[in-house]
Amino acid sequence: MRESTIAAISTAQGAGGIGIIRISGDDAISIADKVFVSFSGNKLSTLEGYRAAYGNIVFEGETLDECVALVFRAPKSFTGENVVELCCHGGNLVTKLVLRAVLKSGAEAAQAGEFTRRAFLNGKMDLSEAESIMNLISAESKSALKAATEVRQGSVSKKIYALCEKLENTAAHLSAWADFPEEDIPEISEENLRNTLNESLCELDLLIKNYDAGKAITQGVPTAILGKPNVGKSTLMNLLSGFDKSIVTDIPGTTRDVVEETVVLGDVILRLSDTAGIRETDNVVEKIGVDRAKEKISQSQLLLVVFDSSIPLDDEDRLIIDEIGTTPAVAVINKSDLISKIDIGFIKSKFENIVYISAKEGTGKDELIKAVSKATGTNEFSASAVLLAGERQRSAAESARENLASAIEAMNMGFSLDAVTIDLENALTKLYELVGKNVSEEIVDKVFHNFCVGK
Ligand SMILES: Nc1nc2c(ncn2[C@@H]2O[C@H](COP(=O)(O)OP(=O)(O)OP(=O)(O)O)[C@@H](O)[C@H]2O)c(=O)[nH]1
Ligand SMILES: [Mg+2]
Repeated sequence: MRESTIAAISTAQGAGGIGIIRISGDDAISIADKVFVSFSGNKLSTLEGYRAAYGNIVFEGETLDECVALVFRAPKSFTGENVVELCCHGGNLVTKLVLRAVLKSGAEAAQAGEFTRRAFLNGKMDLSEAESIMNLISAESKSALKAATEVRQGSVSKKIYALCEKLENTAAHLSAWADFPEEDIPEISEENLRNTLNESLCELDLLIKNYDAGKAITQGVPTAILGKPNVGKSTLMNLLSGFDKSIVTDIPGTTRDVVEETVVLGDVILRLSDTAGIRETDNVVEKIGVDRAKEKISQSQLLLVVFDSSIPLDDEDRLIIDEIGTTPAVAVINKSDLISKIDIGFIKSKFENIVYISAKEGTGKDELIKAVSKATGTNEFSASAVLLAGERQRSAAESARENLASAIEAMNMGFSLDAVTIDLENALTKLYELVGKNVSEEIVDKVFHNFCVGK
């Protein structure tokens, strides 16, 4: 199918030294020739690829700007199509006028991400690389930039393809052995199979953890401070935010609304919510607060569960522990300036990360920093490791991980190797989806939808 020729302003909006109008498609060069008049008198259509010409943009008899036109010929261009880049003076009006001239001369306005989408469709890059271009454009920190550049150079794809090859060999072996029992194909040893599955699962685990940790560092972790009334949640909130954000009193049930604040704790950005103490109550207002607190548990990726060490644990504490589920959590044993009466053995049986603090006196903050960086995985974050580019890739990796876990479980339960093979094949499908092989149109649309026009 013949694709239309598209155009857009490819540089950032606003005044700048130069502004670039990019045109891509079969007719890119002939359309550019309609608006560009070179000083040498040569038409752009006479130029080979990778050549530039200097001239004016003239439209409807009016000279709009001086311009350097760059010509790229298919397939040697960003999109794989014929491309002309008109480099004019920057500035809102100039670039818009030139774009309008180009559109009136036969090009269509590009959709968001359409240049990169064409590059993908023409085999110039795989989907994960396309996503990394988006990350590259939006990178705000140096480590984010480095990670995006590495994905762009294919490090995620390389890693995933290597994993696929390993799993594919195993799957092929398994089905050959199942389908042609008479062929004397050596049975794959259970230990080998188990090792391959475990290794692959670990690799995916690392990828996912590193992605989450990177996100905690750059974008922040939604975190709820939980606990029964009066344990010191709001005092902790104020300690971490550095000012009296939440109201503190010795009356249980002080906090009703969710109080929010963003704080930096060690390497991690926490998007903190101080919540109402969770307990059974007949008070209408407090009850709404308790419901909101419970809702926050489900929306958070980290929980700081506060206990009062100066009183014994009771059913209210245990009720809250039951609400936590699988969300990473830190048990914060507060009021450690007072004599301890808490059953720490029980807490130890429920939490991996436990810290002792006195929110009132401000002690124990360093331990809390350590526990939070452990619970969020940022203590092991490596900016130089392979980093997934975005939530779509993360969720594909997560599904593949689940399929592998289920394959391992099938083995452990003594299921037939058929069951293992099915899980293995599902994992492979997800991994290929991650790098953009055999993905549905819908996924491709979703990826490119997030781009801005001109990319
Ligand atoms: N001794 C001591 N008292 C504390 C400490 N932290 C908080 N308190 C006191 O405990 C009481 C309750 O503190 P808050 O921070 O309001 O407790 P909360 O968990 O937010 O309570 P609710 O909002 O009612 O659920 C106040 O009188 C605080 O001064 C601490 O580390 N040591
Ligand atoms: Mg409070």
